[in-house]
Amino acid sequence: MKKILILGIDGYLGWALANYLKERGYEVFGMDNFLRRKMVKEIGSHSAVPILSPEERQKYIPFEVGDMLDYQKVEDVLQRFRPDAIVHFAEQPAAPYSMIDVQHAVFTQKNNVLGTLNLLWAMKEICPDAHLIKLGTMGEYGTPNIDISEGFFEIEFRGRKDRLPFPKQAGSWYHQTKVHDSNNILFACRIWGLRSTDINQGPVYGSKTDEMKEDWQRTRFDFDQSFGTALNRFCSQAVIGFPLTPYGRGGQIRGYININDSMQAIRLIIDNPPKQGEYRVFNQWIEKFSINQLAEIVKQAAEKIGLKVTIQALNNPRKEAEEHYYNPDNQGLFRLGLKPRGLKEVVPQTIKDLIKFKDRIEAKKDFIKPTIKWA
Ligand code: USQ
Repeated sequence: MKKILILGIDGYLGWALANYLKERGYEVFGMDNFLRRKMVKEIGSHSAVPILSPEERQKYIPFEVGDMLDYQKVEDVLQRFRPDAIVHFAEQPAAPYSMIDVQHAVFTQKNNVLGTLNLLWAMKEICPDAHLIKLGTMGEYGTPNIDISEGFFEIEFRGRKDRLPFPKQAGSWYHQTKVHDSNNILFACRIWGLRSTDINQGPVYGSKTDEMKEDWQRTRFDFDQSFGTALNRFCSQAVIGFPLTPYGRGGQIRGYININDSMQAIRLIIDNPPKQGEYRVFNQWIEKFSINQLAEIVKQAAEKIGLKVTIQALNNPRKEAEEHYYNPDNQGLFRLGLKPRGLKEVVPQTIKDLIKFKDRIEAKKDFIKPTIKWA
């Protein structure tokens, strides 16, 4: 069975993937420096779902404590584990956190861009045949007024044609790091013949996967202004009677994917690697919704189970298009066989699950309101 190294194994997606792959017989090993736990604590919040300590988690799935900025450590882990595939989640994932001030912006860029650069060099030295599966973001493209392809597009300019990377117009210092990573990975594939799949994933939602039958398997679930993504925040807000918080006019459209489908997609990517030297991009999202539509869906689902929900649009703390065209491709994963489930099916399950953790959400409700501004 394939050996999979998960960098960032302690996070929302990392722990979910470790369990998903372990259940299916893959050999899983990981590394983490617990950055996510530290950052959420730094901004004052906590995970709605209680999770085990790192030491307790290590008893179930083995992983090392290590920082991507420590090149020797990265090389050492690759040397000892010799992975077939490396799933790289070990980055600072929050746009608002990267916009707090110069220190947070610089930290985010250093951590993400240099961590990935270390990994590329270590792969070249130790395991150039391994498949790098790198978590990028749909936010790399921004919201252009034309369709968005999967990574590359054919373009004709002044009578000549080429296949070029799709233009990137990211919307935060965090999203910019993913653009820089993509450029660096593409370059490493070109000069060293590494192989990589860059996943441009939309916001992920959902509190658990089908594999999480035991408490130890549960992954974290954030709802604060930095680390909570829009739909997970709305579900948490509905549970404690906090008015749902669409920003600005609420016409911001994104492509969403639930955590089960995100896991399924990554497994398909692992099982269908690109050829040596290939840099491949998938746009990993299932359904498009505007923020106002999401708020309505959560309101209706919550009201069906007896919760009282209001929606209160807030001044947008971000600089972003609040009404725009949005038509990105996502056929790649469907061609590999992805069978998704719908947002309207998962939202009621998520709200019901979160009711169990109502007190924990209530306890940190002061950290829901957005105070971090883009400008
Ligand atoms: N938004 C609201 N109300 C909220 C929170 C967010 O209206 O309470 C709006 C934002 O203004 C934005 C949209 O919802 O227009 C998405 O925001 P988000 O916080 O759900 O997601 P984002 O900051 O874009 O980042 C998240 C993940 C990131 C991932 C990205 C995918 O944190 O790691 O890369 O989703 S994407 O959005 O496609 O770039």
